[in-house]
Order: sequence, then structure tokens, then C-alpha cells
Amino acid sequence: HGGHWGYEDQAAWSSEFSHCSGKSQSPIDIDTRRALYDRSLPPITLEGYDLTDSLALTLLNNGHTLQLVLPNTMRITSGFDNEFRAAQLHFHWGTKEVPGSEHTIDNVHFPAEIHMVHYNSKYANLSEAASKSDGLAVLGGFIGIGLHENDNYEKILSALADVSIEESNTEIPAFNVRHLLPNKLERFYRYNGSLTTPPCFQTVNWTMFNDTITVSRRQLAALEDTLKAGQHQHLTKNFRAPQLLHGRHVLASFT
Ligand code: 1SD
Ligand code: ZN
Repeated sequence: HGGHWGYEDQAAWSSEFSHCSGKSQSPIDIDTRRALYDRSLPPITLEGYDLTDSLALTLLNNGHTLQLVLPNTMRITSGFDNEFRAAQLHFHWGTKEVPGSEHTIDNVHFPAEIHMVHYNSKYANLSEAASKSDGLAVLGGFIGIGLHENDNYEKILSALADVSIEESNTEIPAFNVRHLLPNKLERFYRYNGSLTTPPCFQTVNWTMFNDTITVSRRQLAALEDTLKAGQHQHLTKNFRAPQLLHGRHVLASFT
């Protein structure tokens, strides 16, 4: 733990974490009419995401989010100037009343958001890369409500009760993590931003996929209701408000 912070006092993060008041912060609102189509954005290639259940993955509640630790054999081999390796994925969500995605599309929140955090292969690990200008690439997906259970999300959500207490963890069988992302990876937004949590390092090359992932209402409710932060509080509304662009441009891979 590097200092105490919470989502209730996000306006005060910068008093302890100076980067949080920088000019390239995340999340942002994606104004679809202002996004610039860039035909040269290369398609994203994922290798080693098809994990099998011979491997176990650690799932944990760190008091700020639900996180799945990923093996660094999962790599993004094209789409960026460098190769990136996976470190972890985690979620941001709200309540039944308040949709909790971090990014917004034309000022509208989605119910939840998934982040797959990757670090530049030229660095040894996530913590070394996190402060480097070319250190991180996060792949983000909007999560909405659909009619059907999402069997892939259920591989994580079925273990929620085992990590309801802050700082608890469990092991789950690995699975094809690619299936947590939308089917179509070709349609995405791209911009330069930051970690959305302290210390807010401005080192993230952000990708937000256009297509929404859907889970059932019951599955979303499980995410919203099961985890605790501290002894009595629910872990909920763990999203940061959209930050100013300060002249940044959002690129789109599609028209
Ligand atoms: O919120 C996460 C934080 O938990 C940590 O994983 C960090 C990477 O070290 O990334 C941020 S975020 O920007 O991916 N939300
Ligand atoms: Zn995140």
C-alpha cells in the first residue's frame, strides 16, 4: 500500500499524488464526433491469451477492485510500437442506480468497465514500467447488460464470494481470457492518458474497444454486491470521474 486514497475523495488525490493533477489524465469522455479516424492504426494481435485450466490464476480483492493476476506469457504482439506483456485485469463498476464505467461515450456511462493492464516488454515488470513514458498499454472494454449469462465472465464471477473480504485471494482455473474482450477488436479508440488510480502516472497508451461486452443483470449485480472494502463498506462505485483532455486528441480505428 502506497498511501491511503479512496473514491469519495478523488478531488483530493493530487495533494498526495502530484501526477493526478497532470494534463494527460484518465479516464476521459470519448466524444465520438470529435474522434479522429486514423487509417494507419495497426490491428491488435494477442498471443498466449488462450490459457487452459491446467494453470491456476490468482483472483484478489485489493480493496479498490477485483483483480485477476495474468501470466506475462500473454502478449500484445502487434498494434503498438513495442511488444507488451499482460500483468493483470480488473474491473470498475457502480451500483444498480449508478453506472460505473470510467470512460464515457458521449457523456454516457456504461454499467462497468474491464481493464487489461500490460507493460512494455522492454521493462522487467509492471512496477518498473509504470513510471516510464512508454511503459503501459491498457486494453479497456465497456460492460453492459445483456439477456444471457456470459459464461466467460462467470469463470471469474463464480469465485466472487471467496474474495468478498478486503485483501483476500483465491485461485481459479485459467481459461481463454481473450473471450473477456469484445469479439471485434478492430474497432477501438486510442489516446494517451494515465493510470486512473493514484499515483496517476501519465504512462498509459489507452485502447477502448467500441463494441460492448454483455453480462447478465444477475452477473452485474453479483459484482456490485459481493465485495467489501474494509469491515463494513461495500466495494462499489470504484470509478474515477472523466478528466479534461487539455488538447489531447482521441483517435478512432474506424469510421
Ligand atoms: O486501477 C488500476 C490500478 O489498480 C493498477 O492496476 C494500475 C496499474 O498499476 O492500473 C490502474 S488502471 O489505470 O488500469 N485503472
Ligand atoms: Zn482500471
